[in-house]
Amino acid sequence: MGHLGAFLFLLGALGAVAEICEIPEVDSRLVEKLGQHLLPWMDLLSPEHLNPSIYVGLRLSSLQAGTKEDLYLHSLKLNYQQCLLGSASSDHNSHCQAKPSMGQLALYLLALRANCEFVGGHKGDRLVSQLKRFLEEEKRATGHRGHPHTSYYQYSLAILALCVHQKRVHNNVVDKLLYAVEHEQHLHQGHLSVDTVAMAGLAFTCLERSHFNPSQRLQITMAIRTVQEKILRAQTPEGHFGNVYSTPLALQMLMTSSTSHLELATACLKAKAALLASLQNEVFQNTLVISQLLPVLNHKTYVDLISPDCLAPRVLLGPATETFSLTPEIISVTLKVLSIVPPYKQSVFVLAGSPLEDVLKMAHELGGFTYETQASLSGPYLTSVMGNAVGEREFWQLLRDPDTPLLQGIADYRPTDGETIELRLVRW
Ligand code: B12
Repeated sequence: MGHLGAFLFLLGALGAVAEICEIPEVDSRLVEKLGQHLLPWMDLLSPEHLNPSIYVGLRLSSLQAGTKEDLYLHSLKLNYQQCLLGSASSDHNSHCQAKPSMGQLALYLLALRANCEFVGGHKGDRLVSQLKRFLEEEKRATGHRGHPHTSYYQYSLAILALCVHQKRVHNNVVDKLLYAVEHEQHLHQGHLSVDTVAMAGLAFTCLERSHFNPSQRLQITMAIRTVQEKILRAQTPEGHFGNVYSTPLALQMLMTSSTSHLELATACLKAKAALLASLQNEVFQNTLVISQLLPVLNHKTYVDLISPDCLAPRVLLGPATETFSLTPEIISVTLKVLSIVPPYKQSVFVLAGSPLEDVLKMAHELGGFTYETQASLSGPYLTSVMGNAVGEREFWQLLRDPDTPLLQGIADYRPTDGETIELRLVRW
């Protein structure tokens, strides 16, 4: 190659670098503020509050929580080992309310990897076997029922977690996910869940980078491309992929792409602008979503857990300075449930800035309204309204009148004066 050839090659290479999905530096004060949201949750060490996603998010971020982090990992280990490995009759798991799900076990394994540990030893092997067994059961369920008991999101998480621990899964387990991605309706009953597609994409990317399932290499590469296209097509005019809360995982997925193309780079820049605006408006309140966003702001993704950098310098988080207080103003919110006979409708008064959960509590105190929740990694999940518990593949959807599904759960969404909230039993 002559001098000119070499020069053009270099220019091309530089161009390529600029055409991948990059998230330029974000103001460190904004990032720190996000991290501070996680700190109070790290003091909650009871089984229903422990959240391996928080640990993963922090370790892949530019921030650290000092000794709190070590204590948190220790508590995760105690809890997950006892709840998953303790025999049913022993005292060990008497504090376990429910056995961790496939997805929770997968997140726990990601947490171990985020601390540069590989699962090993007798206990570790049993956890790996358990996760593989979960996947096998789910694979069978998709054969019979067309969908897993849990979700393709958790199915993907499980493949990803095994992959970063260098554990292989059978081709036919991967096949089910490949099929679901190519036939989108199987992923999330009809509509596209960007989070789910993104998680599937991260799992495939790990398999590709680790040279696992070599006989499926071509399909895996094609599925990665399909995922990318689906995410890009889901970009909103403001720049989010899907919605603001699926953008972190979508970006994680797009950031793993090493092939350069202009459409990708432009979409990422637009998403970055949207993300910045959301950060400034303090739109990110939920711990789980924050834990998925922090790696992005540090140019990291879950795929980096293949070989994490545990020595990278991270800034120690200081305590948050409390800035807001509830305005002592009373607002009226109407709660309605039409999925039951007779339908329910009631206006309640709460303090301005109160979460929807307070509206439910108030309606309950007034009488005539009952509900139940279950702790989850995203917060309290509404499982039953007026004695109607959700059946298989049903959920109580939260909507703002007339027909806008909320993008937040009952603990995070704060209704405004005069708003009507509907709780609707729907299939998913
Ligand atoms: C699958 C899924 C669902 C399924 C869950 C059923 C199932 N069996 O899997 C369905 C479709 C029912 C669902 C419902 C809702 N979801 Co959803 N869901 C997800 C998704 C894609 C994966 C969750 C998961 O499996 N996590 C992994 C496992 C290991 O964690 P887990 O805590 O054990 O999982 C349970 C909880 O996540 C719970 N769950 C699911 N969604 C939500 C939302 C909230 C707010 C809570 C508290 C719990 C919860 O169901 C999971 C299975 O049991 C996430 C995406 C993401 N980025 O996390 C969105 C996500 C968590 N959901 C979201 C929302 C907004 C909702 C709804 C509030 C929508 C609505 N308007 O009604 C409802 C929940 C209402 C209620 N009853 O409280 C948002 C939350 C954003 C935020 N700011 O917190 C996310 C991030 C999607 C998004 N990008 O908008 N969801």
